[in-house]
This record gives sequence, structure tokens and C-alpha cells, in this order.
Amino acid sequence: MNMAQNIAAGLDRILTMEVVRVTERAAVAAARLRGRGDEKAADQVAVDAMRQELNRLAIKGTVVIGEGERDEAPMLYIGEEVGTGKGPAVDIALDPLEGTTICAKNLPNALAVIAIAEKGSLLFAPDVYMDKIAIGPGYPEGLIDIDASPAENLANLAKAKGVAVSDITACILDRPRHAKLIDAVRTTGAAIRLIGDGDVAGVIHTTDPDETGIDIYLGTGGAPEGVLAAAALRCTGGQMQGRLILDTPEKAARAEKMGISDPKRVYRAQDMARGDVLFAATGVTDGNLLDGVRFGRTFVTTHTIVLRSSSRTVREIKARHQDLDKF
Ligand code: VTB
Repeated sequence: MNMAQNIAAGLDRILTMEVVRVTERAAVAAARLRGRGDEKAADQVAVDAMRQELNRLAIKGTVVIGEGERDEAPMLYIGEEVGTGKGPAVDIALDPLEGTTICAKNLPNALAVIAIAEKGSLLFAPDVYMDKIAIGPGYPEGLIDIDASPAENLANLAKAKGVAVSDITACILDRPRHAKLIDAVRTTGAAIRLIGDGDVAGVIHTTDPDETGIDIYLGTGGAPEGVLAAAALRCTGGQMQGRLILDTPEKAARAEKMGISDPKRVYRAQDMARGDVLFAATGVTDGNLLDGVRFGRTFVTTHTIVLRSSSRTVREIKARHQDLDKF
């Protein structure tokens, strides 16, 4: 495919730059409320800021993963139309503040996150749990398997990386539901990075183990977060599998209404986020890959990663915002 066809087939390249402003703005708003112990307030300002900036983009966007249903989330609800309406029709998955508790406690890895994809190409995931497993790029397809035991997955990963299992670090959400998983991983001798929240960052961290120290992500987290992480992985390379946990008839019915006919289906990253995808994340608090927002006396700095699946370019954008009135 030549460049012109590539552009015609996918999303407008300009959007890659434009989308950075959206997460930057949400991150700055949330960062002002870092460490104040008020998760709701931090989330609300991030939502307002993201929506304002999103509505300046020349797109005809539909939120497919957002703040919830319209009745519980007045803004950036699932189904909300965003953008100027003059531009390509796109699907949007967003989390203006991924890690509200992290932000409220001023702990590492809170992010403002968005993914933009061609219309109809993101999994319309209900807000249930998803079982997830992910590794970074450079490994043979199928190396990890969500149905294999943690010991098998860790052994296969260590072998492919050319290290001992004890040199592998798994990232797992610190939850009582993961007690058995944590035991199983510890039995292998592998290390665990337990995180309080923020499994979008947890999955993304597998894509750069030299920088983050994380080789594999394991465990259950939110399904919407799973789709966001899959969008990022489509752009960086890496492998992910996810399976919705539909353990009550009510959840199964909700999923069916959203078009999910096989409740046990294993989704790979490329099933959750198809076609051309853009992904951007700005650090709210300092993290393993991204610095948090810094408030200087005369300027504010932000650190953003912006990714595109069709070119697999990973851009890091450090911005110094000197016109403070814009926020
Ligand atoms: C994770 C984490 C999120 O939800 O997806 C988690 O990444 C899953 O739910 O930051 P539980 O908190 O119920 O375990 C968050 O913590 C919040 O959206």
C-alpha cells in the first residue's frame, strides 16, 4: 500500500497530533486535584476538560466506551456524539482519568486516555470484568494463552525471552479476587508488581519491559479498560487476550444486547480494536513510562504518548504550555 492509499484507508494522520491536546487537557485538569483525596472531583474535571477539547476535533465521533450509560453519566456517556460533526465518522473509547484513586492519593501511573478508531471497529464492551493476559512485542504469536496456567505462561515467556522464570515480573491488580493467581505466580519464582488501580497502564507497561520492569500482565480488571489497553497494544505491537466475565444472567443478557453472542469468546487485541487505531495517554501522576503534569511558576509541562496502529509509530510529546489561560 502506498502512502496515499494508506491515508485514504485509515484515519486522518493529522488526528494523531490533534488528539494529544485532548488527553493533555484532561490530565492538567485532573492533576490540579492530585492528592486531595477526592476521586469524584478529579474525575469530573477531567471529564469536562476532555469533552471540551474533544468537541473541537474535526470528527463525527461516537463514544463507545465512556463514562457509562447516559442516565448515570451526563457527559461522555456511551452513545454521545462528539467532535464538530464535520469530519470522518469514528468510534471513541476514553477514560479521562484512568486511576481516580491513584490520582486522589497521588500515587504512580494515573493517566488521561483516549483511543480513536474507524467506525464500528472497537468492541462494544459492557462494564463488566474481563480476564486479561498481555505481553509486549517481539514474541511469537500464540506464546501466551489465557486458558493455560500462570506457570505455563510464565515458563513460555521466560524461555522465549531467554531468561529464568525468576527474572520475569508480572503486573497484577492488588485485589482479594487475585489471591490464587498471586500464589500461583509466586510459586514459580517470578516477581509480581502489585498495582492498586490502573490496568490500562499495567498492560501498556508490558510493551517496554526494559523501561518499566514489567514483562506480563495477568488478572481481571474492567472490560472497558481492556479495550483501551488493546487499542494501545495494536499500535505498539504485543499480544493480549481478554474474556468477558459474564457470571450472572443479568450480565450475560446485557452483553447479548450489546451484540455479544458468544459469552465465552476469547478476544485478542486485534478483535477488540480493529482497523486503524490512534491511542493517546498523558501522565497525570508520575509513572513508569510517563511523567505526571508539572506546574511551574510560568508554565505547565505535560508528557504524552501517542500511537497509531497503521504506522506503529510511538511518539512521546513533552509540551510546555505557556498560555495558562487556555486551561
Ligand atoms: C481496573 C483498573 C481501574 O477498575 O480495571 C479496575 O484499571 C477493575 O475494577 O483503574 P475493581 O476496582 O473493581 O477491581 C479501576 O480500578 C477503576 O476503574
